[in-house]
Amino acid sequence: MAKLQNALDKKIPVWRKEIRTLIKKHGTKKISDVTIIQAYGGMRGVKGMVCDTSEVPPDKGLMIRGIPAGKLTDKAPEDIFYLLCTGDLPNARDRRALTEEFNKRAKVPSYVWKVLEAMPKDSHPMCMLDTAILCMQKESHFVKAYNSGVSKMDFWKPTMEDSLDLLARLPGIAAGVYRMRFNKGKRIPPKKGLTWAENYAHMLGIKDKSGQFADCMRLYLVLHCDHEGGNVSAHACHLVGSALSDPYYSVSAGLNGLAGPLHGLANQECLNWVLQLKKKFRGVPTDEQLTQYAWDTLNSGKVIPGYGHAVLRVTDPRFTAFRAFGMANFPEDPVMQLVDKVYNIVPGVLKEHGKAKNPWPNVDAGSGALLYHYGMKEFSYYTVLFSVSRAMGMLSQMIINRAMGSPIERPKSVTTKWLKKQVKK
Ligand code: CMX
Repeated sequence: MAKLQNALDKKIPVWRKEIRTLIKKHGTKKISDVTIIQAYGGMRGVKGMVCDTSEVPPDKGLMIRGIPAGKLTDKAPEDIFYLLCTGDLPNARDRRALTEEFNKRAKVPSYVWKVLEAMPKDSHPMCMLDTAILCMQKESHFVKAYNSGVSKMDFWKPTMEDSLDLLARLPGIAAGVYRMRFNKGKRIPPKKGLTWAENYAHMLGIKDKSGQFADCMRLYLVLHCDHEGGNVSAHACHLVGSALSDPYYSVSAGLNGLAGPLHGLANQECLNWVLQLKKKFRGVPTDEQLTQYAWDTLNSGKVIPGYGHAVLRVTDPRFTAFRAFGMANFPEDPVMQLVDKVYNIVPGVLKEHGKAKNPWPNVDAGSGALLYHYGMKEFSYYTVLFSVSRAMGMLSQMIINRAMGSPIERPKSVTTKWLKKQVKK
């Protein structure tokens, strides 16, 4: 992929020099202390890894290469992947080249469909997606290059080839999973001349005369792309990739993490919560009814899905962008109205409850309502959409990590006995 590779060819030596100098001059300076609470508490807030594709300041939310997510809502996923990889938005020619590259590589190997067809009919769509990715591992350019002795300095090049292949095929696989799993009829082949997001929307086969659903998909794929390096999916992908496992193994591992209800599966859980609420009160409930419903969830020991975050301490700008899209296009939709009402009530309840450090909505609180509006009602599928987008972040991080020669990840664990001795000292 000449254009993206050329851009990276120019950037990588500069980044390598920058990092070498930083380590040489300041390598022994401290950036974090670790407390016992953090060691037992999921390493929350421990600064121990580097990710340059994006960052999440707690008071601002996602910034991709320094640009706030809210300022990227008119972009295409191709812009975002190029930005994640290189640090720059592409010009129109480079964006088109990336679309063409995705279209050229979009054919899904036929054995993938055979594997998926052999799976139990009630398999979770995320399990089907991850299985499809894993079974393509034999296609890896990275493995071939590694086995033929490619220099460590060039590891990023076959990693980039794998990334483009995988990204190109993901919409077709994900759309195929949707049609197969939910009995929607034959698979729809990709159409020439469409962008990555447009093709995904087209292959899903959702009726879309106005083109609004395709635009919703574009926004969906832009906003879920990356969320710095420490979240479960990015970190799992990075950890597995740090052993020089190829992108198929690594992305599949990352997405297995995204499939958990505390992470990407929360969008399915959240819409479910909202729909149960609608069912219980036969429509939009009163403030008092909604408050009681939220308390009932908390009192039964469950979390309110779509709310809270490990890093964020404000309303997620991605939620704001989805809410704005819904309010601009279908403000009268009862599910959208419910999402809005939940947003007005739940933060107050969570504040009063006093446990969650962040009472505000995250990305998963509103995204499902958009899909539901356009007729995609199978909410167990929603995390697959999230995955197609998040693969861009995981793969761009991987290309860069390979280019920077990131070593195998191996933090030190300690025993409770050791900690007890430590506190006695
Ligand atoms: N509802 C009820 N309780 C919540 C809560 C919520 N939405 N968010 C946090 N809490 C609770 C935690 O469960 C924890 O309780 P315990 O002390 O009993 O274990 C306490 O508040 C403190 O948690 P925290 O430090 O505020 O949050 P964490 O960093 O531990 O967890 C997250 C972050 C996202 C897992 C949590 O907020 C949560 O479970 N939210 C609901 C699920 C969700 O929306 N996940 C999607 C996140 C975005 C994504 O990755 O896609």
